[in-house]
Amino acid sequence: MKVTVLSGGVGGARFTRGLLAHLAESAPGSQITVIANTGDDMWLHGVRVCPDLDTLMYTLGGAVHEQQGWGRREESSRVSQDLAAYGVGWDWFTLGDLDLATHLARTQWLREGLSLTETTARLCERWRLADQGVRLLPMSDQPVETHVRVDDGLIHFEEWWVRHRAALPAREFVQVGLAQAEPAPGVLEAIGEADAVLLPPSNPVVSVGTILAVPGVRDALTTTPAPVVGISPIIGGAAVRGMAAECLATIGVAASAEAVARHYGRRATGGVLDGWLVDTADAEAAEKLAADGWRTAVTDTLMRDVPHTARIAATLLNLV
Ligand code: FO1
Repeated sequence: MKVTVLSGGVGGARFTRGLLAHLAESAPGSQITVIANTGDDMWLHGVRVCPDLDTLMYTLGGAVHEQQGWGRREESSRVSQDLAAYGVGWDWFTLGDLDLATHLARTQWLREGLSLTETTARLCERWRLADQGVRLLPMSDQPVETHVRVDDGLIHFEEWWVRHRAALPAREFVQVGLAQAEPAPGVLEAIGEADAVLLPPSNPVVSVGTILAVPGVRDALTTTPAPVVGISPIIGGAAVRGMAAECLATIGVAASAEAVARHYGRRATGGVLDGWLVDTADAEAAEKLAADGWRTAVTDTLMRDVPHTARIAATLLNLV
């Protein structure tokens, strides 16, 4: 089975890990292409940091710091602390010592002229993602950075997200570089040739939304013969982690399972989705959507561990 996932960081990575566990049982030999948001990327201390690509790579490669959901386990931050002593960089954004190796390797290869797609493939060789049938693609090889318009100007998404914990009202999200961005090689084919395209419970605005905004991607989703199905990132009116609710408020979408579905839209009426999986807490949302012709399903969507997430992935694929 060929499955394509459009993913942000922690939530999308945890979902994809469960999907892999499910497919290893139900459809061995499946090929999974994960298209990652690169809007969180930044230059820091002269190295290129790609939070969502790295979170996916570490999670699927078995190296992620499980409680944090990002960064490496058994990590240290000696370099980061010493950089702070020099007063350089963002002291509120910790680059772990092992994580730095990833950024240094990536930066070296980018400087040698490799694309982000090629450097990502090289990094993933070490974590043997191909052994699991996984190909990790950036949404674009051109830089796209999400910046947030707050009252005193534009700041990088990570500053809003990590330094301010989204406490500053976000007036607007601006994807810098988006107009010049093209889908990375393989992205459109991965959407057009899949047996199923999945939207995991990543942030629908700054993660999945950014991927959909790359010129050509939304059209690929509305025209692919593959069914496109998603999981609500909102359970009972609140995001499970992260700040999806704050991000939705910025674009005027209510923080509800129903509102997010309608935001993505049904393919029959010009949107991108054929089906929508909601949590048991939002069963009435499924009923309202079904009344409008949506294909819906209801299950316990809280990804508490890999086996449970595998069951969630199975339920989502049954919507296909
Ligand atoms: N998140 C934090 O809350 N604090 C950090 O200091 C931090 C550092 C960091 C370094 C590298 C990296 O790849 C991710 C990092 N993150 C950190 C997570 C990151 O903010 C989020 O995972 C994504 O940007 C949102 O999906």
